Amino acid sequence: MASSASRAALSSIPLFHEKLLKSNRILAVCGAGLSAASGLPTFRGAGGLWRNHNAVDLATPEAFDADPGLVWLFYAYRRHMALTAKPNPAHYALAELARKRPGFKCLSQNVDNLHVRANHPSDQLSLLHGSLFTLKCTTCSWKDPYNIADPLCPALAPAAESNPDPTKPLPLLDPAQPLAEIRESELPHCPDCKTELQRPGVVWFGEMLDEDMLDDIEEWIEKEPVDMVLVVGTSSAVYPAAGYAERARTKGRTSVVTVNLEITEEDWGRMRKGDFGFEGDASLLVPELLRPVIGEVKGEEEEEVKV
Ligand code: BJW
Ligand code: ZN
Repeated sequence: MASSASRAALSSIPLFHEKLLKSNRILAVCGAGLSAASGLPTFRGAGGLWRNHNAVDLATPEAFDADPGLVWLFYAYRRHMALTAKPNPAHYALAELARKRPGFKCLSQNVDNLHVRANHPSDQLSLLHGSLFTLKCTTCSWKDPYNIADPLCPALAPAAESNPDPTKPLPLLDPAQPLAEIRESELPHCPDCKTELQRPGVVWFGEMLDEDMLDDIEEWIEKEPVDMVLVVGTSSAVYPAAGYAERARTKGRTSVVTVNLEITEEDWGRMRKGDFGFEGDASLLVPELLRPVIGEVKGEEEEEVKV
């Protein structure tokens, strides 16, 4: 565990600002906690259940093979929620940091499109786990890079309904209410090969991330030493994302900065001299931490939903 003196240094905003102002090469690794203040649930811990299913268990090719209707309802609901949500001040702050610091690159595990809607420059953003709004064929190479139809098809309409009685849970989310069974024939099929199902363009467990994107990240890390890594709203439980902070570390130079609602004793214990940890809501902390570089966050710039 870090001693109380070093704990004070680890959480010092003035010391962090001093380091930030000297940092040009900055990497961010973001996760679901970044979008929590936008109303989107995280995967692990409270909020990680969808009906009576663990959200992580639905994010697998095996779950899709076993029950594509159920998995499509889960993703259709998440598409609907993400379309209804708005980027929060942390998304806008990171987008502004990208404009102010050309040496900043943001790696995000989030598939909700909120970075893009906050106008994050696309050449400084890598969407590690794809997007809810990309559709692809389960088998052939057909892909629709951006589709925001909501509902995507009539069978998925229950996922796009507003709650008829806000005093009760949405019927779709209430495990006590049975789901109408969805036949494969009612789900969207590939317009090219015709026979196979469409699936969300996200990366499930056991699937490879886009290789060009991984090469690009590797090249970025290798190019020059990294001054700072911001690890925002992620449990750092999933690889390769969880490995990038240590991968980018040059001992004695790189500050790894954890921003999370909950920082465990183990997390504090792993921090080294020059690292930082800030416990709280990312939507409040990220704009405050980046203020010396980005100024006040202007959050109302979103004009249209786009990739
Ligand atoms: C707040 C907050 C607030 C809350 N403010 N904070 C090396 C070792 C061991 C295993 C592997 C390895 N390399 C690869 C693997 C296998 C596997 C893996 O990592 N397994 C682990 C379980 C160990 N990885 C893969 O399979 C990846 N593929 C791959 O590597 O291919 C090659 C290969 C395969 C097999 C073996 C070896 C190599 C693919 C990973 C794909 C992950 N997919 C998902 C679903 C995406 C689609 C979807 O969205 O549905 O990605 S799973 C899910 O977890 C999702 C997330 O992006 C990801 C990470 O979750 P995240 O974002 O961190 O969310 P949470 O909920 O976990 O945490 C939220 C955090 O926020 C918490 O800490 C809160 O405290 C905090 N928080 N509110 C700030 N307001
Ligand atoms: Zn196809």
